[in-house]
Amino acid sequence: MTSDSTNSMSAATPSGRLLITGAAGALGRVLRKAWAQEINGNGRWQHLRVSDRLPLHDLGAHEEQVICDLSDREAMEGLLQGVEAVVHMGGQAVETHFEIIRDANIQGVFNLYEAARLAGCKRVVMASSNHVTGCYEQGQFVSPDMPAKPDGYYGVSKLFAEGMASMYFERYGIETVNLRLGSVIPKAEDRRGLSTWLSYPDFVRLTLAALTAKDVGCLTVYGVSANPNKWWSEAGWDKIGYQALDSAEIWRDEIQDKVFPAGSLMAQKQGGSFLGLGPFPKSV
Ligand code: 15L
Repeated sequence: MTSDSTNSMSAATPSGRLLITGAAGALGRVLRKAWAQEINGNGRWQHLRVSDRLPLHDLGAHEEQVICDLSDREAMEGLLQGVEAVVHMGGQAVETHFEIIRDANIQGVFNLYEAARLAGCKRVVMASSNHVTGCYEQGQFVSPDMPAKPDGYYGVSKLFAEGMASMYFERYGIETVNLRLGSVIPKAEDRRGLSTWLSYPDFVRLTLAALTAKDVGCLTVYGVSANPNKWWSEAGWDKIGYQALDSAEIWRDEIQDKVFPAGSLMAQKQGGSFLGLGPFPKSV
């Protein structure tokens, strides 16, 4: 059984405007649903701004929508106006052609931080990824202070995001928690998932903790559930008060034999299927 409890957003202090980018995507929708009751009234934030490239068809009465392409610098400056904190779930979420990654995740993250600086935004929760270290061997225990080993352009773009987070904290005081997310899906699907799975409720708890913890500076943590076979350190969880409650182990019998071809990089490296993607021809 997975737990279904999420921390209350009233746990922390200032009121203001929270922005969720990538609000139409799977993870944006999970957060919006979990936090729907917590905006306005007695909740932590008075306003919830939600953005994506395309219009949202399930907009709640408490949500203000801004349609915005991450690669459009001017539009991003408008998007961040009046925003106190951002949960950045937007951008390209899987490995693909460099040009697509460049526009969404490199230019997009530059635009985000520059707009955040101009707007006086105080906190970013960044959807980074385990693919920053996806070229470590499966089974090796990895912590955030170990050297990056990205497994593709996507992983490199998340490493760029973490670098931007560090620079914008050191120079401009914008705090960021980089969440190196594992596999955030309803149910673990294969043997890799026994190590990498992050349940939706744990994801909501983790994101809320990253958003509301005090004095985080610039911090990088792995986002994973309490899987006994996890490959990633819990370092930093205590700083934000995150506790993982769910575990993929309940599906072990069903999924442990679902593996990538023996001897392939997908079977050897932590990034799994991403190691089977590319090289890519030149994109338009
Ligand atoms: C990620 O960073 C991706 O956004 C997601 O699609 C999954 O592939 C996940 O990592 C994973 O490693 O399972």
